[in-house]
Amino acid sequence: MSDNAAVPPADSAALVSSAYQQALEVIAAVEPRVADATRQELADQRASLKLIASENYASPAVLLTMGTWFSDKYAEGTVGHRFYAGCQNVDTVEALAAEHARELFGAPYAYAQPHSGIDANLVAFWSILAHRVEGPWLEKYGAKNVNDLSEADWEALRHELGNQRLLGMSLDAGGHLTHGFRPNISGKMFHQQQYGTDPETGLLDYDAVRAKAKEFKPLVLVAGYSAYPRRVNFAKMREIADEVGATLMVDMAHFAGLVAGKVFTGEENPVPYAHITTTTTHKSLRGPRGGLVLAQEEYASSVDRGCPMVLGGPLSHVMAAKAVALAEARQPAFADYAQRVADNAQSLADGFLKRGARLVTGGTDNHLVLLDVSGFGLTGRQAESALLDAGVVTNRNSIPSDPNGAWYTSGIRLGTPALTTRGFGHDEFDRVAELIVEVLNGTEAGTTKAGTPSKASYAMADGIADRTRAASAELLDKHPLYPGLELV
Ligand code: DSN
Repeated sequence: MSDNAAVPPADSAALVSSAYQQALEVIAAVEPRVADATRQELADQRASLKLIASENYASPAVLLTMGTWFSDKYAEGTVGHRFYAGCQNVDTVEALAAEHARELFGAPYAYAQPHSGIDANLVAFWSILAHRVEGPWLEKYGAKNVNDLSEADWEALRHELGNQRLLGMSLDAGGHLTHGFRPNISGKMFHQQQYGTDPETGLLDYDAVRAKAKEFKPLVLVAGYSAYPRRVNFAKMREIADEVGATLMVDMAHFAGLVAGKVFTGEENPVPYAHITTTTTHKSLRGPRGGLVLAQEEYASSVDRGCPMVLGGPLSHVMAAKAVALAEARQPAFADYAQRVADNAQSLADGFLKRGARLVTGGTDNHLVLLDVSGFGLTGRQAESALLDAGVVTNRNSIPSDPNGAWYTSGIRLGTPALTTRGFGHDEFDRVAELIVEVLNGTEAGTTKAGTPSKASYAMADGIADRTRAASAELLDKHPLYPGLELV
């Protein structure tokens, strides 16, 4: 295997090219516009600086695994215990995905069925409710399962399930929608409260989390983030959970690759500390789009009921691709990749700081930086759009106590997993920071028709978008995406 899974070894590049060429011809015979859009997507991804912290480039092996007849098979249930006949090959790939996940993360139990990160979190929430609320309730009534309950007891249990508390990190501090954000189902199915970060430093304050947990007494304490540029001490989070009798659930969707690659070890590795750990497989882990749940033994049987509890039929073709991606992540080269992701985030952060830009928390020690663009006189929306015009793909993001809210925002979130897969290193990320600062310095906020300051429109200095695209092309040409993959 190459030291870069997105780069097919020279002897397989011709095979990969021919596989895609023929697949696109088959697709074009039915709906040529889909084939054209697929070709164009590759061209666009090749030609832009992809800095979205949650994106990556999966290997051709992972991508090809998703395009098969496994897609056609229903397989509700679990390995060896399905509600459909003929699942022997699905059993093979699901068992492989789970085995690779257990080995890679050192987890007692792994569940490969969730279709996405939100599904993985729903499985975790309902497993916790099943284990902590439903189980003891059934025992009290001597019932084997909920079908044995009388109507009155069933109603009482439903009330009990709907009356539990969850404490998670707030969205503007870097938490995720599914960590108790009111508009998300997690904020509706639980009584929720959120913890933030220190207003001065932007860092997690464990004493403040502890105080909030002691007062609120959640059933579920959620740790993990999607826009917090720092590491978390999961031993401390577990200590807090234990003090208040909470189940610790860690959502490591963003940094699973850094855990897999042993960049986050000891107290920074959530897997030994969390009762349940969830992740997506497509971010820093560089697999197919999908979710995964890891659990300690005591939660295994409730997680195993993810389908039919909250999931429908598993996406068998994606579970197969998870098995391939997790096999890749178990190679020594992946640890090298993960370390470069973290080192490159440092280079990117340093590149911004030395050019006078402000970063939330003053830097990073994971795979992302959160750039406060208010110093450039812009909203996140304006900065995101101007950068896109210049071929730099980012996403706007709230910063703590953001005066511009979650739509316009004051921040830009930038991550290094994708460009690191292409082979970018220290110098390239320093140059990326330079280009971004030039674009933002060369962009001005616009005005509305009424003459008031606009949060959306902007004007860029002449020529800056073209100059940035040309400078990016020099970097991108040095590190081609899927080199050798040629389509005619
Ligand atoms: N949408 C993902 C992200 O960008 O972080 C999380 O769901």
